[in-house]
Amino acid sequence: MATSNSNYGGGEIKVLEGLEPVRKRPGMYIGTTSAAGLHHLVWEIVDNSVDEAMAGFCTKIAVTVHPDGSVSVEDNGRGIPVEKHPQKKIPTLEVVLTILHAGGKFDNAAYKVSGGLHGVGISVVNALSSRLVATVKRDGGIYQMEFSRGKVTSKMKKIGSSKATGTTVTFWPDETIFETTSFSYDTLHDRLQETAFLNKNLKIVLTDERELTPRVDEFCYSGGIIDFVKFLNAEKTILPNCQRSIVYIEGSSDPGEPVHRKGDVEVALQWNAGYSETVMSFANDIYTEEGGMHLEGFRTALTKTINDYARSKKLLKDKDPNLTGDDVREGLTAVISVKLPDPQFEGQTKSKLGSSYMRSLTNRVVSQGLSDYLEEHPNQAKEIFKKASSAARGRLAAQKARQATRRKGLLESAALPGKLADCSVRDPSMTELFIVEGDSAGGSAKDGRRRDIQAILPLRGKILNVERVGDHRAFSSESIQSLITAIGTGVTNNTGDGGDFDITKARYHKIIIMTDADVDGAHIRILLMTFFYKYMRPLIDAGYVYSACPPIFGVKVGKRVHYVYPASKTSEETLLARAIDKHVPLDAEGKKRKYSVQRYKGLGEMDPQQLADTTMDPKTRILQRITIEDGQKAALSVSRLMGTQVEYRRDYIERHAKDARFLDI
Ligand code: 1YM
Repeated sequence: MATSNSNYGGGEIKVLEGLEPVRKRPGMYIGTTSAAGLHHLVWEIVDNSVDEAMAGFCTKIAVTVHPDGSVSVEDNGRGIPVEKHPQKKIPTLEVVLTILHAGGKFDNAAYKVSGGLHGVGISVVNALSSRLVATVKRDGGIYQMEFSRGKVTSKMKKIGSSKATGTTVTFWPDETIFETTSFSYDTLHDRLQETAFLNKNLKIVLTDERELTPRVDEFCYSGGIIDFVKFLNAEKTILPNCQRSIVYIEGSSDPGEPVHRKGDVEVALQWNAGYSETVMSFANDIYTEEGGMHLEGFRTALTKTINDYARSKKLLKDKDPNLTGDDVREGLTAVISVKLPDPQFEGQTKSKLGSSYMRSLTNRVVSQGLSDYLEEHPNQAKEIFKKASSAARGRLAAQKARQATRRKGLLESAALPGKLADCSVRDPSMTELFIVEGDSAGGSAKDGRRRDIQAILPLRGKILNVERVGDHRAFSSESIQSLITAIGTGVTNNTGDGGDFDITKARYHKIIIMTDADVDGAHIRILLMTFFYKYMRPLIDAGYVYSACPPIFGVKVGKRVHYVYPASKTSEETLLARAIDKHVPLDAEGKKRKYSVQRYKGLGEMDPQQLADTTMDPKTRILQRITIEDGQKAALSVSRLMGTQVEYRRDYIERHAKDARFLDI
C-alpha cells in the first residue's frame, strides 16, 4: 500500500491535468487571490507534511517566512519520491509539482488532509509562484529542483548526501497573481497552532525572519485536543469539581466495517461557568464551520446521555421535562475531531461534513464514552447536571420575561418607561431617540432638545454586558427593559434573528447613543451596541442606530464659542492648537487676543443650549451611523470583545475607543 510503504516507487500516482488552467483561473483552485488565497498556498504545502505525519512518518514541520517574502515549509517525513515515474519517465518529484491532482493512490488505511476541502495539491502552489525550490532528502541523497510559474527551470539534481529524510519547499508567491504577497504572522500562528492541537505530539515551528530579531513560536501538544479545550477555556471560570479534568472520549468504527464506513472519533469537553457555547468540529483536520454529521451525532448523544443519566439517578423526577440541547450546552467548550478515508463536504462554503455514517458513529462513541464517564465521576456529573438545570430554569424565566415585556409593549404609552421624555410627533420616520448616559446629562438633553421630534432616555450607569449573562438576567435588568419598551420593536432571539422582533413597530427611526467623550463613554457605547447586536440586530441592518459626537473643547473668544471635535489619529492637543490658531485673532501688536478654553469631560458639563448646538441639533451635529459591514466578522469581534476574554476586551476598547466614533457622516 502506497502510504505505508517507504520504498514507494512512484507507480501509483494518479495523473489528471496540466497547470495552465490554474494560472488562468486561480480562484477556481484556491478560492480567491486576496490574502486568504495567499495563505492558502502555505496550508496546501503544510497539509502534505501533515498527511505524512498522520501516516506516521513525520514528527516535525518548520514554517519560515523569509525577509524577501518567500516561505519555506520543511518536514522530516520520507521525502517526496525522486525515482523516475514509470509512465511519465520523469522524477516523481517533478510529477508531484507539475501535474494537477497528482497524489499517492487512494489508500484505505490512511486519512488525508490534502485533497479534502480545498486540497488541490502542491502543484497549484507551484503554478502560482514566481519561483519554487523543492529539496528532498531520501535514499541517502539530497535532491533539488527549481520551477518558475509551474515550469521547470532547473532539472532535478543530486546536490549532496544525507542519512536524514524529509522535504523542503520554498516558494515566492507570484506578484502578478495575488492582490497582496505579504504573509500575516497572526494568521499563520493561529492556523498552525490549531494544526498542532489536532495532531498530538506533532511539533510545528513557526519563524518570522522579517523581524530584526526573528520571532519564533513552537507548538507541540502531548494532550492533543485535550490541550485545545484547555486553551479555549484558559480565561474562563471552570465549574467546581470539573477544574482538573476534561472529558475525553475516543472510538473507532468496528474492524469489520468496509472502507466507506471507516472512521475515528475523538472528542474533548469541559463546561465553564459562562453562558456561551464553544463547540469546534473538524474532519481530517479541516475546520467544519457549518458543522455536519459528526456535530449532529455529538449533540444528540450529549443531550440524550445527560438526560438518561439524570433520570437513572433520580436527579430528574418523572414529572420533570427533559433538559434541552441548549440547556446541556450552556457554558460548554468542546472540540470534535473525526478522521475518515473519503470525507464528503457540503454546504455554502463546503465546510459541512456530509458523510452520513459519521453521525451514527459519533453518536455511538460519544454516548458510550460519556455515560461511562458520568458513572465513574459522580461529583462532576452532579455539577454538569446542576449547570444544565439552571440553564433550563433560566430559559423558562427568560421566556416569561419576554412575554411580560411584549405584553407591556402592547399597552403602548401606558407602559413606556417613566424616565423617557418622549417627543410629540408620532411618525417614527421623523423622530429620534437619544439614549443618554447619566441623569445630569439627561437633564441637559431634555432641556435642550427639540420636543417635537427628539425623545430622551437617560440610563443610569453602565448597562449589563449581555454577552456575559443569560437572557433571563438581561431581561430582568431595569435599563434593558426601559430600552426595549421605549424602542417598541420587541427583541430577536439571542442569535440576532427570529424571536418577537418587528421593525415596523420601531417608535423612532434614529436611535442615537450619546455618551461622554471618554473611555467610560466608549465602554457604555460598546455595551449598548452589543445589546443591539444581540437582541435588535435588524435595527442596525436597517441603519437606525447611531452614535452622537460631542465636542471635547470649547474655545471662547469674546462672546463666541468655537467647538473642537475629536478626530481619529489626531491628538487632542493638536486639535486644540489648530482651533486656537484658526479662531483667535491677533491684536494690533501681533499678539493673540484674550480667549479661554473649556474642556468638556462629560455631556453634563455643557448647558442645554450648548449641548443642543454641538451634539443634538440636526442642522449642526455630527452623527456616526453604526453598521455591521461584514456580518460574520462583526459576530466574531463582538463575541470576542464582549465575551469572557477580559484582556482582549480591554485591549480592544483601548485600541478602538478613539477611532470607532469619530468617522463623520
Ligand atoms: C514540505 C512539503 O510534501 N512531504 C511529503 C510528501 C509526500 C511524501 C512524504 C510521500 C508520500 C508517499 C510516499 C505516499 C508525497 N508523496 C507524493 C507521491 N512536504 C511534503 N512527504 N512517500 C513519500 O503517499 O505514498 C505526493 S506527496 F505522490 F509522490 F507519493
